[in-house]
Amino acid sequence: MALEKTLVLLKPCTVQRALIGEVINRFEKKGLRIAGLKMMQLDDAILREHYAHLVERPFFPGLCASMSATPVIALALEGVDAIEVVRQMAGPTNGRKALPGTIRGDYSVSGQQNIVHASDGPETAAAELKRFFKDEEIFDWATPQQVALYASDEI
Ligand code: IDP
Ligand code: MG
Repeated sequence: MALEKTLVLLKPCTVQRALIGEVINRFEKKGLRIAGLKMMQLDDAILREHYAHLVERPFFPGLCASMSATPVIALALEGVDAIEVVRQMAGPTNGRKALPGTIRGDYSVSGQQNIVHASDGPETAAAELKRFFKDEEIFDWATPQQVALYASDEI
């Protein structure tokens, strides 16, 4: 168990479908602390870096176009094991395969337009938080909910 921060992007499909509040609400209700939050327009340079593992794939140009169609909402979320917790909340990549109860399962029917990006491990989380947030845009405010969210030996 470790207190972690992870990066989430609410994709342009989420912005266009007016689901920003709904999706953020799910993370808040889960008990994740919002350590950073902003709207930003992504360009090809940041997308080639962010999706470096996909640049050779045939769908990459379409992915870039969809990810820059509108600004995204970037979130830095914190909690115990937050990286895994948020990946589980997001569900598998394809919204048609993602189970109901997951964010992708509840709001998406697409393998591309799948509502959220979520960091997939400690190294990517660290790199992605740096990619999307300056140090001073991450806030370590103390949440009074902590005592109700976790047992004392979990945090
Ligand atoms: P992930 O978002 O679940 O981590 P990745 O494999 O890292 O999945 O892919 C990043 C993003 O690229 C996906 O969220 C999705 O938007 C898009 N993508 C992945 N595979 C496909 C595909 O086969 N067709 C179209 N878009 C895809
Ligand atoms: Mg990924």
